[in-house]
Amino acid sequence: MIWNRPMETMSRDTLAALQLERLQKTVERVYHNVPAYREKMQAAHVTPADIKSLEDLQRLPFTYKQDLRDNYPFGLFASPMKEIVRLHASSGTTGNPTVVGYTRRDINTWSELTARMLASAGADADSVIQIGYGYGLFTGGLGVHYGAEKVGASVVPISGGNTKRQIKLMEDFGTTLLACTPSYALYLAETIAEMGIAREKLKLKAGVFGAEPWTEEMRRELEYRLQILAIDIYGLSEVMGPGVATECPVKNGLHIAEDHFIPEIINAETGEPLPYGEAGELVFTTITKEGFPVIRYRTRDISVLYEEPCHCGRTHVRMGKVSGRTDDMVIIRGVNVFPTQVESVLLSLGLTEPHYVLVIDREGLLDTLEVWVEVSEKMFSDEVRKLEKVERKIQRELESLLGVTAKVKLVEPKTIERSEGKAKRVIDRRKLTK
Ligand code: DLL
Repeated sequence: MIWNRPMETMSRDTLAALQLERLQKTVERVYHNVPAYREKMQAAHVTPADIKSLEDLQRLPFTYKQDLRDNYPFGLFASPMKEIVRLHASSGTTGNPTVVGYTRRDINTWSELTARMLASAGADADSVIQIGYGYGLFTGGLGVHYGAEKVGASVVPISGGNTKRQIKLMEDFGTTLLACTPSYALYLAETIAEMGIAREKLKLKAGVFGAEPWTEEMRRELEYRLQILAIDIYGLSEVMGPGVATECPVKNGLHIAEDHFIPEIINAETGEPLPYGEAGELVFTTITKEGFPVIRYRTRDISVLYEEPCHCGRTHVRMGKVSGRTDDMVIIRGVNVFPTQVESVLLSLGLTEPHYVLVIDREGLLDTLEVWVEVSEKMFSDEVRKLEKVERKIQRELESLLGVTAKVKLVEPKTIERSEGKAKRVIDRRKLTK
């Protein structure tokens, strides 16, 4: 269902006019209210009056995660603290966490966007929505929560973890829509099977999965195991949280809420804008946010933009599934590898279980990649010769598709840590030995 038809199906011309008006207001706002933005714009010799068309956006300087750290905690806020009604923050494993703030109107906008996302997955007032994203400083739980209430669904704010209890409530409450990370959905599916719960006992129809990269092959796996429609949802705290972009049931890219955000794809090294259809780094400018607007925010996420109209009727441009973050990319002997590429190979071969991890190490001056992947109990107790054959087959496939030499290690069931939130797909041992 299309939640906000006038906005989501607006003609491209009307949308462009709306975007320009909103962009101009946002640039004015940051220039006057945020010294750090003003200084950057002055250094680039651009003022709000220079933004006369949407193309002029490219005259504005980029904003980086480092800018958030440098202005910790509230230096980039464009509203006085008395108007900020909510704070969220990222964990920040190194240095200061990144903090974002929302005004009441921002919270309303955000709820509207997560409502669009849930409606796109088929949610309505009859739905029972179980939210397995973490509640707290992470934007996943509360972000989806407000949208779920807005569509009028009955919300089960269970947060992440407590897997058996999740499944008991899913059965007892008749959950129809599950919201969590795809890796947690897989863990839930596995546990449902282990608990011997028949699929007919569950009313599950759809899942909205995101907050981490996942492949088409993983979608098929989840749709098959849970017998649901699996929808990809994308967002990041700096821009808003979940709801920045969402798939429609056509499942051919995620519609970006262009009445609130302007996307660009750039060459991550040169910063040059790339045309539609080319892969590069996603950059977002918010055009309605009050508390924490961002101008040309470098997401470090790799994707592609598509402008062709979609069968669903929505006119907003689509982004391809995120293949990974530039910071998740591992470089093995000069070849760039994303965990999603490995996932895609493993799952399409279908010889193993869908639980895997990449282990990076260094031998002398060379980086090495090992792919650990679980096999079933039955297979693990098979002859060594058979296991070696499977290892070699996967190894060959990885080598021919990705161009890297990886050592494949088949491991016992349950050896790889299950995820209740964002999965950790890479273990980098080089950092431990340095
Ligand atoms: O993960 C917001 C979110 C919550 C999105 C729930 C979807 C569902 P952050 O913790 O700030 O916010 O992390 C943002 O997660 O830059 C991407 O690298 C990654 N990410 C988010 N959604 C997707 C997705 C939330 N659908 C970072 N596919 C982003 C791939 C995703 N990566």
